Amino acid sequence: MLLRSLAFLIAASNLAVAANKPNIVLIYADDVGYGDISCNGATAVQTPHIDRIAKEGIRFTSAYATSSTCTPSRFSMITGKYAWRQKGTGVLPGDAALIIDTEKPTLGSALRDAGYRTGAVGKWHLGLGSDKEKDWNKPLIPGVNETGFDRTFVMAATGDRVPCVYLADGQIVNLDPGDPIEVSYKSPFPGLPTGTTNRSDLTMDWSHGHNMAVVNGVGRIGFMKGGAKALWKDENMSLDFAREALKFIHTSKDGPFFLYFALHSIHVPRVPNPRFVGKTTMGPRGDAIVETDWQVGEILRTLDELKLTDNTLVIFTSDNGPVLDDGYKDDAVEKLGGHKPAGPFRGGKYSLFEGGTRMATVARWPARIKAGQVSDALLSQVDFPRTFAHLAGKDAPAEVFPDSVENSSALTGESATGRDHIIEHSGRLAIRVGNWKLIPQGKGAAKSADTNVELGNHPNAQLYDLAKDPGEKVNVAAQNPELVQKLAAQLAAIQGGDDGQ
Ligand code: NG6
Ligand code: CA
Repeated sequence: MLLRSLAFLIAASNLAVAANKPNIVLIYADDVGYGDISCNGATAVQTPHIDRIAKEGIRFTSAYATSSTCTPSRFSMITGKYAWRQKGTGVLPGDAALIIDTEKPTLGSALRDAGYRTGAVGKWHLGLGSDKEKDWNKPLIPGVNETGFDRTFVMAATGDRVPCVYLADGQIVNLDPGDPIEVSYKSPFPGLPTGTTNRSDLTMDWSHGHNMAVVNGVGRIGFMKGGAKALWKDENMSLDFAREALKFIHTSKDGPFFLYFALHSIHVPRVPNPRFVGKTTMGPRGDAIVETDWQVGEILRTLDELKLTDNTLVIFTSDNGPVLDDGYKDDAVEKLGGHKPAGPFRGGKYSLFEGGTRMATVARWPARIKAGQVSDALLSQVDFPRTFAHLAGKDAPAEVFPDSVENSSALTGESATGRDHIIEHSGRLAIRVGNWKLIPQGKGAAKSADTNVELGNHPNAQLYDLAKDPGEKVNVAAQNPELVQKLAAQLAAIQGGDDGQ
């Protein structure tokens, strides 16, 4: 009798431990805007799988990426330190060296140290190896695995940057030693076509940049040579990444595991798989949103099949706001219709306005998150390291992850307020406290000439009341000089000695 109740107690406490240690799947989309998903109001495209996460979990209206471009957002999220505190964390070329200090804890290593199997699949864009000049035909170390991930399958940078190959655990996949790869961001390889010399042969023309190497008929940033068998097929990329993500979940199902699933969708070049082409009236950008949602659906289906749904925290969010023409003529502008990629917000990718960093964000964890919630709580992706470590039962010591806040009460919907401020970054910084947003005066261009995005720069300070004016249309700085000063002082204190670049 005693033995039996003891056995019961042990079984029960194991269950409790299991419930305390959720599997975590972070689905990180690329350039998806707040308004690009149907649970945030999109009607020209339907995202039933992303909407399912919201319906069975929580939808956030004030969740932020730290920056309005990819590399700094990812850097902050993985290191728990704002990218602008470290030089060299802007959008990286495809041949950059790793910019993460492998001696320091990361999002991945924090979970690995808490007993998780960790995996990274998809877009990396935080550099690889220790030198810019490197031999791509040898293992690239330090790479993603050295930043705390046990298994990795990634592209080095972006779909529009060479090299156009995948790397599994640091090595190029399907590389034929007889056909080695060379990469240059300086000069073309003699005799090879470029997006300028062979422009009329391209399957998708460029509008700005993207006129160097031609790979799979698409002009890229940077030059490359060789590796024919290793080159990715753009139209299969989402299938390739989904396959690898599912493989990681299947092989980790005894848990706990952490999967960082960094989609390439909907970044340029937008080349959705034929099965998604024509699913919207918006051309490749709209179809790539459907493809994004399909990848989310594959994760949810697999969790269901493996009966892991209940104790898996699934988060869907994005690295920066939306952009239409990001360098290719893919009809994103022409076929937009009434769709609002940034939803109610102003600006987009590259912008200090809310459209740059306020992200479509939903989370589900049936064992802990009550279904059907909508939360205005302030949440930043820089909080993920400390928050995930806490959920994994191994709080990070105070000195690591300097800008990260343990914010699990906001993530689960238990706190309606979350962190007390948000820092937004696009070259320079803005601050949100409560519903007040200050963009300090800034000399830069009001609009990007290439992408036509409103960048948020103005010679005067801008103050917005986001409760009344989420679209940042009415600058109330002149009427509230004390508030402007107070927010500027708070921003300066957070910025400290760092240069905000
Ligand atoms: C820009 C590219 C843009 C995109 C961006 C990075 C040009 C003209 N534009 O420099 O196409 O690749 O970098 O996007 O080259 S991000 O989402 O990875 O930050
Ligand atoms: Ca991006």
